Amino acid sequence: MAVTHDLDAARAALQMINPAPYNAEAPPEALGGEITPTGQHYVRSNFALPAHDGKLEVGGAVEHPTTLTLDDLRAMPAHERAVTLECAGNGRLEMRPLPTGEPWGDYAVSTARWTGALLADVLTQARPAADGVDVRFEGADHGAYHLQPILPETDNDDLAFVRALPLAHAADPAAEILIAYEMNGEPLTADHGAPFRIIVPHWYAVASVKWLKRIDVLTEPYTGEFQTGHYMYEWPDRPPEPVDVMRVRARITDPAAGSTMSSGTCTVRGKAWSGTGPVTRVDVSLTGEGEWHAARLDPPSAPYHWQDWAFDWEANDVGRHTLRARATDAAGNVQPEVPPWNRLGYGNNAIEVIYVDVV
Ligand SMILES: Nc1nc2c(c(=O)[nH]1)N[C@H]1C(S)=C(S)[C@@H](COP(=O)(O)O)O[C@H]1N2
Ligand SMILES: [Mo]
Repeated sequence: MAVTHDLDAARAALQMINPAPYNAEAPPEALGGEITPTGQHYVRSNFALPAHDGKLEVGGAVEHPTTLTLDDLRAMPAHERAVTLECAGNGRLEMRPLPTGEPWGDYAVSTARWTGALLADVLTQARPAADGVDVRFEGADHGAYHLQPILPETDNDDLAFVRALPLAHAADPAAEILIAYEMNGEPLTADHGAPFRIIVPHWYAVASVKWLKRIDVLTEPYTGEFQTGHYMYEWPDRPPEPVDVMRVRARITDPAAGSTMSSGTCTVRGKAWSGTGPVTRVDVSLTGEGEWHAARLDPPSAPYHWQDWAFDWEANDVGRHTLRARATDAAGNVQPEVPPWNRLGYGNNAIEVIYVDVV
């Protein structure tokens, strides 16, 4: 287990929003990069850092229950994927009325290179029962919960972090869900789930269980505080829905919000991503109402990797200017103008508005 002084070094570049459990945003400049350095990747944890005995139990409704170690996982075919992870609570601070929950600004999103075994390979070896429906993932972290639980059966004094995926998705090799043991070419750090974690591409990162301890195949749909209590969209006007794939979103990385610049041509740049991607277009607006202009959009460099876009703006008029960027994805999803309000404040993908002063 890492000592406190190592943790301080690992966390030095982040914007802390809660010391215990430790939650922190990426520094804004990290959004400009292709790959987020590990020390700049946001951290979201619901409990204190756990001890982990190095074992992964695979069981439940399977023919061949097993216990795997890091060496066992490393002996399996390795898969490396760059994956953009975004916290479902990212952007909560812009919702009105302000929901409860961690006060995330807009920097709980990062992209790292993850290496691990395919979850589908591990499940193939375990041979799930024919009537399996869900796969349950349990983290080693547990304890008193710092939020008000939603499910009446939740034991608030000793709760564990547990999530589930449909078996059909978990066992699909094409979904490329990893049991990752490396991040950016190094063993996982304490904050990011050492010794191994799940990485679920395209899903809000709540699905990517850290400090993975158990995998169980279930013959009934899973219910639990982090699945059917929290991490549900509680809409004001329609039935609740589970938080699953990331909603389409573009961000402006350049020029910096609120900055002052000299008049002339300015290349506006940013990132875009979607869980129902790839992103197929980004449009930029230079006024409150009115015209949208198509930006140049790079194709994704890898299937789960945020995309770069750019737009040349003739910033000849001195004064304050508003800039907005709006992404559309391959499924036809477009960002809304207004945050899609839900009681717990998840999935805010509203169009970003910034201003810059041209002098
Ligand atoms: N075991 C465990 N896994 C977890 C969590 C947690 O609290 N415990 N938080 C989840 C949430 S809400 C997010 S956004 C991501 C954050 O991953 P990161 O800290 O590596 O950025 O981890 C997910 N996996
Ligand atoms: Mo999250």
